[in-house]
Amino acid sequence: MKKAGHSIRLSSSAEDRAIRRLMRFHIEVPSWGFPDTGTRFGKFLQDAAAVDLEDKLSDAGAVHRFTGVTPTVAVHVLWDFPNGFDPAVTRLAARHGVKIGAVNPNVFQDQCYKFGSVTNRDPAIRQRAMDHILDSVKIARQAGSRCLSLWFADGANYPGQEDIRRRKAWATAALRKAHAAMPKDMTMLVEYKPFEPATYFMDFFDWGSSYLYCKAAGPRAKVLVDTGHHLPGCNIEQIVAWLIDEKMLGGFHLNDRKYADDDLMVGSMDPYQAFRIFNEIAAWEWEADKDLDIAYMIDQSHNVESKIQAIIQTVCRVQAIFARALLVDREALAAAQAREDTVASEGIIHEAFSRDVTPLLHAVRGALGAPREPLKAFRESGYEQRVARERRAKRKALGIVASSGYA
Ligand code: RM4
Ligand code: MN
Ligand code: MN
Repeated sequence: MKKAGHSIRLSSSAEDRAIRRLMRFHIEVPSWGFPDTGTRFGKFLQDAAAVDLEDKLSDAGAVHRFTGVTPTVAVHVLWDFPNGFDPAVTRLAARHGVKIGAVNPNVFQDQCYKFGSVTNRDPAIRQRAMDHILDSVKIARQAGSRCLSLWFADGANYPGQEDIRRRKAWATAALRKAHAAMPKDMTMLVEYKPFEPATYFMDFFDWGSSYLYCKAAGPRAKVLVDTGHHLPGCNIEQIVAWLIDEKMLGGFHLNDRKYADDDLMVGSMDPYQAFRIFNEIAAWEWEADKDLDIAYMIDQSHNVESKIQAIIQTVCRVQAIFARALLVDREALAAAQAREDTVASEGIIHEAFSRDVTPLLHAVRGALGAPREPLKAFRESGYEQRVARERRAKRKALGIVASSGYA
């Protein structure tokens, strides 16, 4: 009985459209989601955590094998290529069935960046940051990536500490230079964050600041919305709708949060927030009758939970959330809006959010040749147990032991 019901629902054209859309929907995974990460208070090692870049690519490959929708992996230059970029990485990635995605320069961890990178008052330090960003453009080129993803920790901790307007000018100049160095088919994504590590202000602090930097940098610079980088209560979907309308949305760093930039699994805290974002995307695609051309990337780090499982769970959940957003009855919604039927309008949105999209996702995965239940299949595959054994031995050989506290 239940089965028949499902197949009837699947044959409706809205569901068919959603299936086809989800078959074209790719999500990028972060290389930094697989190794051991922690908080500033300590780091707890997991046997199965990736030890080096090859492990990270192997894990990303596993996620792609089990989900069928994560063909690219974002890299962080200093964490993934600490000894410089080796073009052989592209082949290594291919061996694991993935490609290098967004390249993230790192101008926040070296000692010289204590008072800023591209906004440092010292021209030599600004230059050093610039050189690293230009090197990252080269790396992106060599790695076959078409995306340079920028996040800056720059900011100040106290009123009076720094000159806000001068720093804005320095940041703008840096982005202009980086944009000019990019090949014509490369996009620059500019991320923002209201606080952390700086506590008083960040130089790239909200979507408006990123928007203005992008406008000044050039036509291939777009805003990157990290869903965890907003102050509590912020209406993220409105930001998304505005950026889409302005053709300035470059993509997402997807994650969830409870209080700050917690990098939790998407939808673990507030799935309706994620749904409302995807609803804006689905609404635009419905009207435009084409896919929105942006980058969907996960930016999460998993401290106590199994890393690969957390990423697989996230990928599946993002698909489910997008599926529900694609199933919003747009015609009924337009009619309800036209008669100012607020209760009906809200009900239509909410009804889609509570849909069971399991059969639809099974159909998508079946068509993609992926297991219907990626997490279950992964857990049963033995991959995690095998790499735990191998990586335990690797850690031992390299002398890697649990780190101490932060002080
Ligand atoms: C930041 C931001 C960036 C990420 C760094 C590590 O909070 O989300 O995207 O690269 O963390
Ligand atoms: Mn991010
Ligand atoms: Mn973040």
